Amino acid sequence: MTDEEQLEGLLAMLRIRMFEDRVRTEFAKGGMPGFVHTYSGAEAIAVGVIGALEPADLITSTHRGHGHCLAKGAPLDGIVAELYGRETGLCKGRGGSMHIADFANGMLGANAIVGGGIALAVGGALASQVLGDGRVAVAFFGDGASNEGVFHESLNLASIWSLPVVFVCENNGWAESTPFSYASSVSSIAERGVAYSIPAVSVDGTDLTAVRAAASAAVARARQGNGPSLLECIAPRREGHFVGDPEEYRGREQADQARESDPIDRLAEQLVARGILSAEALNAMRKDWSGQLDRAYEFALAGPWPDPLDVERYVYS
Ligand SMILES: Cc1ncc(C[n+]2csc(CCOP(=O)(O)OP(=O)(O)O)c2C)c(N)n1
Repeated sequence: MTDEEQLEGLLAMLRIRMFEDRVRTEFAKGGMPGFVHTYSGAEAIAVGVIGALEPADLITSTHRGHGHCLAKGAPLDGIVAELYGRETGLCKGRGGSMHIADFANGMLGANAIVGGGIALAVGGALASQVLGDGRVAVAFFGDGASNEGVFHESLNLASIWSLPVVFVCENNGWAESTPFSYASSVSSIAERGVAYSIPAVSVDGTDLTAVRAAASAAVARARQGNGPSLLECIAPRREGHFVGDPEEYRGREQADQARESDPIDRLAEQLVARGILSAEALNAMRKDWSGQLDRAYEFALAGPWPDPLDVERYVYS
């Protein structure tokens, strides 16, 4: 990555972190319905992988999808309004946090069904292959999802049809309250690639440049017609599973450890040490984004609720 790309990457990660910090505060006030799961700590994965894509490429996301949405270029106002269930939201208030989608930007949807996005990305890749439009699809999913049948079926089908898809496992060490070490038959998700003749690598998911390098290779391979890849990105879960999770199942020491390898501090420190970024510029970035967040919340809360009489609109069967 060039210096400029690293600066842009830092800014993109900072935006996600500040977005999620604000969500946590606003959710606690009670106006945001449902459950929310934050992406804090995994920013380098969404930013590194999506940075390797073209705007027309496709992604599918998870229940932890705000970071993917922001990195793929979804408009901030529409995201926040969607979290509040308003007609002005990206999905006209029908999706909320866990089903937010933005087809205009190739974001095919967050998904409350764990593993639900993996096969959708395979479908997106198949469409691209049939249409010959050169698009690549990326499926983001967790380590827990990789123990589900749909993960294995998807990798097999993508392999035999040589589909342009990249499977990105965000391994944060936990599936809700179940440790990865207990629930998985392998010590690394990347080991599973060999069962489907899919090249696989495991990288530090808190290192933006490492994620970007691995993603660029996988995306190039897909775009050249050489088929799927599996990319495991390891990034410890900084927060609870959902906002408000008391985390009784993991000790304070473990939670503190997870916060040690911060992808944003790490890159910011490097860029400051190399004289590419100043503390003042970093503060200015924070201030600017904070103002944009204020305006997005004002827009969202002023938005109308969907009309109950419209409940059957946008339902296809
Ligand atoms: C099919 C299905 N099974 C179970 C759940 C309940 N559930 C929601 S999130 C989650 C854990 C998922 O873990 P992982 O895939 O590792 O993602 P992470 O939350 O760690 O990002 C579970 C079990 C669900 N939503 N869908």
